[in-house]
Amino acid sequence: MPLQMLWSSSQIEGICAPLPGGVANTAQSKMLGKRKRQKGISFFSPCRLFIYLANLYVYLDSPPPEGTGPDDTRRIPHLLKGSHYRLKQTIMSQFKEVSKQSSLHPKPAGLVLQYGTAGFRTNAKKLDHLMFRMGLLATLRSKKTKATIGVMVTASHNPEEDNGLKLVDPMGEMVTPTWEVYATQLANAEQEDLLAALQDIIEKEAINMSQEANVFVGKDTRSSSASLSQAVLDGVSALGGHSKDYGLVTTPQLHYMVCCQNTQCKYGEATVEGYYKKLCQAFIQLTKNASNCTDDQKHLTVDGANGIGALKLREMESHLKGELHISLFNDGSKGKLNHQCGADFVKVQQKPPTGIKMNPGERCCSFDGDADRIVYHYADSEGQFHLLDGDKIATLISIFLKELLAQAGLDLEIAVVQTAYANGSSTNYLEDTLKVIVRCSKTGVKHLHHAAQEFDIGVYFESNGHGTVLFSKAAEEKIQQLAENSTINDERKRAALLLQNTVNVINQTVGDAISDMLLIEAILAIKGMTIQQWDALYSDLPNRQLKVKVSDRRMIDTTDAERRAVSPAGLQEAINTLVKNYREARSFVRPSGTEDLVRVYAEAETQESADALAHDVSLVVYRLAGGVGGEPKPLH
Ligand code: 16G
Ligand code: MG
Repeated sequence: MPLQMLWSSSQIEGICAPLPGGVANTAQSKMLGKRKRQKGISFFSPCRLFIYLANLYVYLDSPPPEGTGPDDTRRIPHLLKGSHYRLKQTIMSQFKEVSKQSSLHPKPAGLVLQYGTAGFRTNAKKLDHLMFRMGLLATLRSKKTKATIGVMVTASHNPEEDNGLKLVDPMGEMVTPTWEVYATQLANAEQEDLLAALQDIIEKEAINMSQEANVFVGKDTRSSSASLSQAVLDGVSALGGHSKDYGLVTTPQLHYMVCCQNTQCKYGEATVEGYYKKLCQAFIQLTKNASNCTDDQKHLTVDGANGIGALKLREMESHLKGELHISLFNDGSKGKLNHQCGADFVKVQQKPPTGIKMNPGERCCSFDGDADRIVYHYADSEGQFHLLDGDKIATLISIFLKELLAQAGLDLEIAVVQTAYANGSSTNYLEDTLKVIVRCSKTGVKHLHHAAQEFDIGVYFESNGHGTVLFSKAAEEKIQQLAENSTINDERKRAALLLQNTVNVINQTVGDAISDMLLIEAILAIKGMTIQQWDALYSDLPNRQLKVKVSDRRMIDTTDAERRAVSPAGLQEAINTLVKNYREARSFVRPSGTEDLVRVYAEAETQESADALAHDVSLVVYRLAGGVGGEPKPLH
């Protein structure tokens, strides 16, 4: 410790805090004795101070007291070498609490978990220790960023028995990658190494442990979520952090609260009520421009996946003031969460959810289990099912925004960010017909979000229905100024106001089923467009997704936003050769970020070709990347 740092009186005060037993206690009691006799700091001659520090360092550098087991808090000071003494005292008392509390949330020995594409996810029974530890980590992250951090307890579209956790950074975005690594390290530290793992993060990030910490916690409707979110709260309080428990909220609502809090409510009021008010007011303003909208057109059937989205939609309904009539199915009153319903089921199975009554041609949408994904669908008069996925949603929103920008006379660059899974027809439509910039990013919301931030207006959607629109600060300001300008003509004014309300209806922190739904409903109403007309913008190329089990999926490495494999050797060349056998074909493989397997995607002119190509590519993966189990079988 640099000596000059020790000369301020406050730091010398700090040195006098009580020490645990042993060598340093002697030094301390001597000092305290002197202090009683004569107040002030004059007694701390450099010489005495030096002796004190020498004793202190001897104590801290000595091995942990004999006979102390891994959980013995007398070991704690030995983890804290290098920190300032007063800080050590603060950390020590916090660490004692952590040590005590963590024994109530023990880690099953040998269990290994990974912070994946969207946080942790596994069977809920394995997660108690993880939740406690993520409460600790969120507290550290809050101290580091000097801002409120969010923790959402959910396993999204996974089955009811699973649970999981997502960490939310100050602006409502996904936690930064370095901290994903810390999350994994802390999750996997064996019980006796927990304090050392914490200390490691504190040192690496130079965290000021006396900084205040605030953590917002939310949970979905799973039966395991109540006790697991309590474990998160325990973790926060063990490290002396403050927490606010939002209870049952959708994932995007929690992201929203965090952003509101850290922008001093500039983004909105950090309450569920505030969220409904902001979104619904913007929706009502938007739909004022759809005066010819009939009651039939105002009707929407929603599949709530038996999850939190259904609950929250019910809560929000009165704020819509009759401008949208929702028939809610799979509201959790009888069905099982995500079971044969919800956005993931509909997208993967390409069929309607069960538990829902749909008339031909009627507009319907499905949320996923934590309401951060949405897809639309309908059955035509022949009973044929039609899916309008994230690509179609991005297209509709881009058309709307592009038209408004032109009407408003605003020169703002608009781009659409997709992933390799985006249907080739959507990319062609966006680039060739709509003439907007299209970017391809790696799978996972954090990657798309990041890419979309580079534009004035970034529309990002994964095909699976996860996405939103980001407006740069400059773009928002330009829109705002124009909306307030009293000298412009009516057309420009109308367009500027529509853009302004679009900014307000969209949850820019993360993809949000409720907010996306309101924007889509408003666009369809304003444009007087039916779901069939929207669907007819372009026809999806037939496609197929398959999974291949391999011994180690890390053998597959990709580049070019996951569109090309660079290892194992020969894999990409083999894929290229196979693709040439089919018309309008494309295929890629990537290791899953959420399951222990490799995903194969193929699209082609016909469904038979897409199926055959996907199978051919699966075989190549199986052979070149160490497939396990039997060889993949053809689909037909
Ligand atoms: C996660 C991602 C989702 C992505 C999916 C890919 C978030 C919030 N969710 O669910 O965006 O599409 O993982 O899964 O980022 P995969 O890597 O198993 O294909
Ligand atoms: Mg989800």
